[in-house]
Amino acid sequence: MPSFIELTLFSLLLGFGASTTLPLRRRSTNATAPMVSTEYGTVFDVEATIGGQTFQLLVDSGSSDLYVMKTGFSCLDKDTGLQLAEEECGYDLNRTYNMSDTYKEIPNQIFGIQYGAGIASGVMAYEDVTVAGVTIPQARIAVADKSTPMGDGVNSGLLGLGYPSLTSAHPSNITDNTTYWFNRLPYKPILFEMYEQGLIEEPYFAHVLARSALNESGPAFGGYVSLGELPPVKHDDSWAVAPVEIMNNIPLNFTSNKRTRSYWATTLTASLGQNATHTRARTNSSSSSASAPFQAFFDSGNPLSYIPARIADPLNALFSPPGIYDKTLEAYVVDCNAKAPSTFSFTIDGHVFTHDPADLIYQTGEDLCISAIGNSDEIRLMENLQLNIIGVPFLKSVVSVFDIGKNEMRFARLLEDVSGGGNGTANGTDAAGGTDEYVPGNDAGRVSLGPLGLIGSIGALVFAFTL
Ligand SMILES: *[C@@H]1O[C@H](CO)[C@@H](O)[C@H](O)[C@H]1NC(C)=O
Ligand SMILES: *[C@@H]1O[C@H](CO)[C@@H](O)[C@H](O)[C@H]1NC(C)=O
Ligand SMILES: *[C@@H]1O[C@H](CO)[C@@H](O)[C@H](O)[C@H]1NC(C)=O
Ligand SMILES: *[C@@H]1O[C@H](CO)[C@@H](O)[C@H](O)[C@H]1NC(C)=O
Ligand SMILES: *[C@@H]1O[C@H](CO)[C@@H](O)[C@H](O)[C@H]1NC(C)=O
Ligand SMILES: *[C@@H]1O[C@H](CO)[C@@H](O)[C@H](O)[C@H]1NC(C)=O
Ligand SMILES: *[C@@H]1O[C@H](CO)[C@@H](O)[C@H](O)[C@H]1NC(C)=O
Ligand SMILES: *[C@@H]1O[C@H](CO)[C@@H](O)[C@H](O)[C@H]1NC(C)=O
Ligand SMILES: *[C@@H]1O[C@H](CO)[C@@H](O)[C@H](O)[C@H]1NC(C)=O
Ligand SMILES: *[C@@H]1O[C@H](CO)[C@@H](O)[C@H](O)[C@H]1NC(C)=O
Ligand SMILES: CC(=O)N[C@H]1CO[C@H](CO)[C@@H](O)[C@@H]1O
Repeated sequence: MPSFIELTLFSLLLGFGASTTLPLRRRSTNATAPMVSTEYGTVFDVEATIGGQTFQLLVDSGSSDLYVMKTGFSCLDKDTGLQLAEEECGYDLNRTYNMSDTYKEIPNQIFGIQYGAGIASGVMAYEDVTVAGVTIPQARIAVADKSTPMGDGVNSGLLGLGYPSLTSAHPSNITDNTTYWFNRLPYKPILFEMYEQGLIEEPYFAHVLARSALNESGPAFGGYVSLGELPPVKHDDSWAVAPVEIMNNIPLNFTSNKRTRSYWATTLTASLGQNATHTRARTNSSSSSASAPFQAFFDSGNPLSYIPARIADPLNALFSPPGIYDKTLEAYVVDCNAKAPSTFSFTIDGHVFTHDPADLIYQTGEDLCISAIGNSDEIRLMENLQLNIIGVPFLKSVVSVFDIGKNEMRFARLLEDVSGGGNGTANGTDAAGGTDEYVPGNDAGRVSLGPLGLIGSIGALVFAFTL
């Protein structure tokens, strides 16, 4: 089995698809890196070098900080705040950050981030960072010395690829860890800095997320993330172009009292397919209601998509046998052998993207499967904020481009499976990762991830289950 490093080199050699225009300061290598998928194909990590040390970081388009866990960090319970064993946090304890010669702490600031799945906090610092072969000297990063369980057994931090308004530096007199969504000192995230410094060719990142078998817990080959170029995978030449919208439903103080772009949001429509109205839908599923547009944001860090009940309910009723909503899990439970509908699509810029049924069932752990499409009406963030999120189940069927120059997203259908088994990379689904010791289903940090981590409660329950 090739090591992860070999895999990276192979894929660098493989890479093609960048545009032919050359910027002033062209890099010498490709800016594409393979990802590792974990947690049954729902979490995607990429290798990064920070201060000369290598880590796996969760690739999260739904947040904007790069954080890495520091050696000796405290793992704290999300609900009680009580100290847990470090292992409980699920991070790779062999790969936690040690201060290097290039580390420089930023004074008078702290790092504090709140995801739905938990909290991480620590300091802000300058460090040399390399992602996908692109090195940015003295980048602004977060070094966390506290976290609630958010690791996947492979990563030891996260790479946020959202807008500056979501960054999580704060004045150092902020001590209340329930206010990390506010009181921000916004800064330019890694990708923005890379573009501004001429380190990447075009002002965007792109990804393809690899599909793995329902029962493949991982680590497995997870696809590619590319900086300023397209990932090496065949795709349709016809791109759907979606403007990045400001989310007016987010409280103004969430984005430092400015109406500005934050998440990768746009407005789209969903369709259940032609026969949708003949189903056992439990709510109003008249096609006119179901097809009304809604605003949602794209989030590689969310294992599920969360869409309005008027679509989620009838859609989950189309599973055979039908999915049943479980209020405790905040998810539709489905039979692991259920037949998922094949006609569920999103329409973006007039392009219809149909979900692969294989992406609609998520095996959360032994003997419990849930629908990958959740119900955003049932979930509230902060006081009364409803958010629609397009997560991993959609992103597996497209090449996605997130453009900070044009403030738009572009999506194209895949014309081939994204597998590491092609030429140059590695065979099949178990080639990446490099952590043979990883025991599937045995990581205490079995939690949902992403900015909101809306299925955090599932993680807890599944863990209890497997005990
Ligand atoms: C890759 O697949 C080929 C053919 O299926 C097999 O012979 C070979 O052993 C595999 N290599 C690895 C590293 O799994
Ligand atoms: C949050 O703050 C409380 C009170 O200071 C503390 O007990 C708890 O451990 C903190 N939790 C985290 C995750 O930092
Ligand atoms: C950490 O590294 C040591 C030494 O290389 C190894 O024995 C151990 O299994 C590793 N642990 C994990 C969790 O990877
Ligand atoms: C940081 O140092 C600890 C020992 O203090 C070691 O276990 C760990 O592997 C080091 N981290 C990295 C990324 O090398
Ligand atoms: C932190 O300091 C700033 C500037 O002095 C002040 O405006 C703010 O109220 C302080 N916040 C807290 C929570 O003490
Ligand atoms: C996964 O499922 C396939 C059939 O769908 C089966 O052949 C394989 O043994 C299963 N693997 C595990 C680890 O359960
Ligand atoms: C943010 O604004 C909301 C109202 O939009 C308010 O309820 C909340 O208390 C504010 N939070 C902070 C920390 O200022
Ligand atoms: C839709 O209904 C038609 C006629 O009832 C049937 O032939 C077709 O298979 C159905 N399509 C789907 C996707 O269920
Ligand atoms: C169902 O949706 C239609 C179209 O939006 C609406 O006219 C009708 O009142 C709704 N019915 C119920 C019971 O909500
Ligand atoms: C890889 O490329 C070589 C030479 O271009 C070709 O012969 C081989 O069939 C390819 N293998 C795969 C798995 O695409
Ligand atoms: C698109 C691109 O830059 N491809 C290059 C990736 O790296 C290899 C090896 O350096 C080059 O041969 C490719 O041209």
